[in-house]
Amino acid sequence: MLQIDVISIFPEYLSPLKLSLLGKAQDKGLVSINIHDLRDQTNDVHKSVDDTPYGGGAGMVMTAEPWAAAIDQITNDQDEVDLIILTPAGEKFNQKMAETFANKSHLIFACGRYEGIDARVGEYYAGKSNFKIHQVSIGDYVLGGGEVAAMVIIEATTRLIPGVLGNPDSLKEESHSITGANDEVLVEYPNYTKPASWRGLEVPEVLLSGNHGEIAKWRKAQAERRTQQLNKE
Ligand code: 6GU
Repeated sequence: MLQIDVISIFPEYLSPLKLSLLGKAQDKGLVSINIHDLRDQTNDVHKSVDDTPYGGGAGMVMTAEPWAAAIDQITNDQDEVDLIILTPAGEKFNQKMAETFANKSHLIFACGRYEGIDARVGEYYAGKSNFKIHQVSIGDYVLGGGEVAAMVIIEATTRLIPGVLGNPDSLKEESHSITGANDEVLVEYPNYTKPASWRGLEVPEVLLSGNHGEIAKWRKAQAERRTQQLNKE
């Protein structure tokens, strides 16, 4: 079973992880998700988790010790851990990364806020042989914190775990899992359902033909066309 721990100063922000597909996956014992409040690791009355940046500049930086205390509490030396630090300065998340994470045994998500987490947290755990550190971003824009990014990554990752989706065939021909003639990653072809005629718009004839070879050819061509269109924009 995949163990997921998420550390945040806004644990309630992550409550959607209990819902829908992910809630069911946890009930089925396929994944275990635990949310941790970073402020539980502070000792002062103000439960402070940030301080001014060395070198000056605007904003606050999250101090290292509460993060390390939280991570140490969740792990032991035998545990193989992938520590995912959410930051707009990280490597861009994609489907391939989701596939990598889905094959791991223990993921810890560190949701930074403010100007981010003291860089020595990543450095410290990178020095431990049982840890692998990933600095990850979900796109070229800035969020208020890593919580939503963690939920994006957790949703994309956990649906790839066998048994999580009701119909595993759903994974076969979806966007980013289809490859073109030169092995490039394609987005999905357009989908249609009943009725065949709707507000004057018709479903493409080939999809009604029952000719599976022609349908597969048409879908591949549509996926290629859509992908080209996106890459132009
Ligand atoms: Cl992971 N964090 C924040 N704060 N902003 C982001 C992001 C992460 N990915 C894209 N923007």
